[in-house]
Amino acid sequence: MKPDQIIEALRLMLLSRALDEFCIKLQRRNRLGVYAPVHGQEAAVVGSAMALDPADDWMIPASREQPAMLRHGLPLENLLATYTGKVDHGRIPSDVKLLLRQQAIAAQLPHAVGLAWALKLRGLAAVALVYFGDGAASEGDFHEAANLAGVQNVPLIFFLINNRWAISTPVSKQTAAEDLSVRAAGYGFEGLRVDGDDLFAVYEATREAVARARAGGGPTLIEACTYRVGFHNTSDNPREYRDEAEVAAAEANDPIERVRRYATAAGIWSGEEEARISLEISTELNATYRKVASLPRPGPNAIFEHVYEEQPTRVRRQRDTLLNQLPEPDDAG
Ligand SMILES: Cc1ncc(C[n+]2csc(CCOP(=O)(O)OP(=O)(O)O)c2C)c(N)n1
Ligand SMILES: [Mg+2]
Repeated sequence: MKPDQIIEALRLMLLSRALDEFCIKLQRRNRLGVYAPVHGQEAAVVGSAMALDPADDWMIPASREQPAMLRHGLPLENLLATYTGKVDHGRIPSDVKLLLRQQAIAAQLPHAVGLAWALKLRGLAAVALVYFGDGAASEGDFHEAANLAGVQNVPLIFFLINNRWAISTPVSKQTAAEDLSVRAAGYGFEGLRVDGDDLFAVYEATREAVARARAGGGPTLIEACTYRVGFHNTSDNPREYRDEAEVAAAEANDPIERVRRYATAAGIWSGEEEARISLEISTELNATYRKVASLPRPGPNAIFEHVYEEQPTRVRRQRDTLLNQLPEPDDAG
């Protein structure tokens, strides 16, 4: 990575950590529905995103890759609007090559293969990268997607974030295999494992996979080994099921601190620079949230929109019944 890229990555990682804290506070104040933090996984998420060219390449997220989505061009305002229920303002702009976050585990993987296959059929020199977790790797969707991606030799990077947990299921109960990246061999393409807390290693591994896919070399499975330091999401309490010592060990290997130390030793980062950037980030978060909070809430009709181009009678009836039963909306923000 060049110095300006290291600074960009470090800023994104700091923004990600601050965004986690900001959104968790909003959720605790009942201003945000549910939030899945990236804490601990920032190097895996940011390092991989930075290997893509947002002008050409497609990103297919799972559900906690917030800094990657921002790096790929999703405005912070749209991201915060989605999380705070202002769905009319949370859309992905049409020129941003990003799919929606996926809540149904692994369901994004077959879509990603189709998308990458379309890029190939159109003769574009573009690639797609899809995020998924160690839990998702057990789903049939993963195996079917990997098989088709191999057969069709599509330009797709399967970016597996092994954060050791799938809510309360540890990876040891998820699979008897030591290494998830070896699965790629069964589908006829390359797989590799990378230290997911090493920004530079993640970036280089993804860059190589992207270059190979762009040159017609087909898919790659990258397993980024990291740790989910935070809770699964704001409705989860990991103290119920995991040992705090494990969390402390991961915290001692903080991916942000690793880059901070490197950049400081390289003379391109300092405490003053970090204080300046952190202030810039909190100002940006506060100003953006103020703007989003002032936007109108969607009406109850919104849950019926964007699924069918023409609503079937059954759905129209459900909508009418619901709208007749609802009290007048308040405007509690
Ligand atoms: C098909 C499906 N099954 C179960 C769930 C409930 N669920 C939500 S997240 C999750 C665990 C996902 O773990 P992993 O793939 O490792 O991703 P991580 O949350 O660790 O990023 C599960 C089981 C779901 N959303 N969809
Ligand atoms: Mg996981």
